[in-house]
Amino acid sequence: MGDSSPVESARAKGKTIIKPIVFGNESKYFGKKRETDGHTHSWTVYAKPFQENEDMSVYVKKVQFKLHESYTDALRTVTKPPYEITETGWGEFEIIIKIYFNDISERPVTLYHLLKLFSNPLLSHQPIVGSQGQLVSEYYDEIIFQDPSLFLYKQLTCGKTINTNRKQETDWKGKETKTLTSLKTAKKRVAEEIAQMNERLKKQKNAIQKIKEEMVKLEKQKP
Ligand code: SLL
Repeated sequence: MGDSSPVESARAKGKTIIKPIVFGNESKYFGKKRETDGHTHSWTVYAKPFQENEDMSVYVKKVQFKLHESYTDALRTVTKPPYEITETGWGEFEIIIKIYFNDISERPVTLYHLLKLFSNPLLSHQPIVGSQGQLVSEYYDEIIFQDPSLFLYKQLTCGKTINTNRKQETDWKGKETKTLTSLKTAKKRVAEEIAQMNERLKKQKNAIQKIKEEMVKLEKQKP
């Protein structure tokens, strides 16, 4: 920022702060189509800290949710936690979530979330059934701050907490274990494939060597 004072623009050099977050949506089927407007579900889209009781408002200025144009005032702004929007509707669409920080020199972070109302066995990312029977489709992500300003650094590390009654629906630990296992399996398979290729390469090289030797022999036998 050209016009900020040297004190404000001083940076916490060499510091990297990672803030794990969870974003996504929950939805609940009414049980039938609502006569008045054809809506079938209520839903909530959110961005929240992975550490449920972390007070993100210390460093987050606002979170904007850009809904489908069919909603009045499609651009919704939330300036304090919980950063979420609850609505009703009938269709799925992409929601753009933009997180703005108190330090204006920090660029906002943009997340894209496909609002899920229906489960579909063909999906690669399966929504789960939450503790209240609701559909939950959420993702883990990390906001990374590199060399933040001293101002932001203080906010990021202050450790302020808030009371929250929301609990984590996704079994992240289980997900991590599963992912690690499949990574290990994939790594093993790749190592095996490389070993097989090396073996084939060695055989081919030997064959080439033999042909070369044969050729030399034939050359020598020429009158
Ligand atoms: C679809 N491409 O066809 C999507 C559009 C629009 C969702 C989904 C209700 C809006 C309203 C609503 O659910 N819009 O009546 O306020 O599936």
